[in-house]
Amino acid sequence: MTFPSRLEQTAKRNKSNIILALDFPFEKVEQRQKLLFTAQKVLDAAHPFLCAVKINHHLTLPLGLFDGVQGLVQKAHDLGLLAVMDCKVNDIGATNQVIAEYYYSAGFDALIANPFIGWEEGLKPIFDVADKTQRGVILLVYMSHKGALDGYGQTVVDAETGEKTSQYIIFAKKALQYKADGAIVGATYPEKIREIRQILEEKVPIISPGIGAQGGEVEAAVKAGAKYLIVGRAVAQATNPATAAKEFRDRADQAL
Ligand code: BMP
Repeated sequence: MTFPSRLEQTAKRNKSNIILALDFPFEKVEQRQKLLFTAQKVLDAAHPFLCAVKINHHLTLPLGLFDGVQGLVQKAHDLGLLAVMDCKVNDIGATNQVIAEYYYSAGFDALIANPFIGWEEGLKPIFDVADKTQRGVILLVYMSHKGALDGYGQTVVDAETGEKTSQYIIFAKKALQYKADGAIVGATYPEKIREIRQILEEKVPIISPGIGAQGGEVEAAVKAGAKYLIVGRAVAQATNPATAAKEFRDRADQAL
């Protein structure tokens, strides 16, 4: 089964389209094991209101992939959730292939990659590994931060049509062409979600980070066409992660 089908099935079963970013502040290196316990605690509390977790450098750097993070991926699976690696792969193909092999070997169901690297000797080796191992590749299409405008938002000339367009429009079309398993579009830009959704239709699900801490609103993102919402600090670092996760889940549910 493909990653989008598995994610959809999990979201239906768990009645949630919330992906929790397990992000925590910097911890003193000598005390980094604390992060593992904190992540486990948050996961235990919030899992009934999630469809997946997303892990970033916040945990892979201090805990290591196979000695720390792999256990969390296993725990997410045991709790009925999928696990996404947010490594934003951005290198030459030969390197990307090795990166993908390691993350998928650790059990991740999908990883995030940067389409700026292009297809040949860039993204293609990642998609090849993903196909072989039945995992997913999610592409960044328009990021959630202000500076996204400088790269994803720049005006470019479309090599195929010769016409001026926006970089993110090209990336949305590429996501379709490459059969990406998801497209990241910042919840902070609902108008971009709407525009990109018209290109992707139902074929590539939009996954939106930027809810909560970055100011994105659940309702606006969902109404514009986001299928899944990524929430990090507003849940992972909340006094009560379960209550916070439930609140986001309920709001998303109502907006759908
Ligand atoms: P938070 O809800 O705490 O802002 O966390 C959002 C998470 O999603 C972070 O892990 C961040 O690196 C990631 N992210 C993002 O915020 N915007 C993007 O465009 C792409 C991301 O992966």
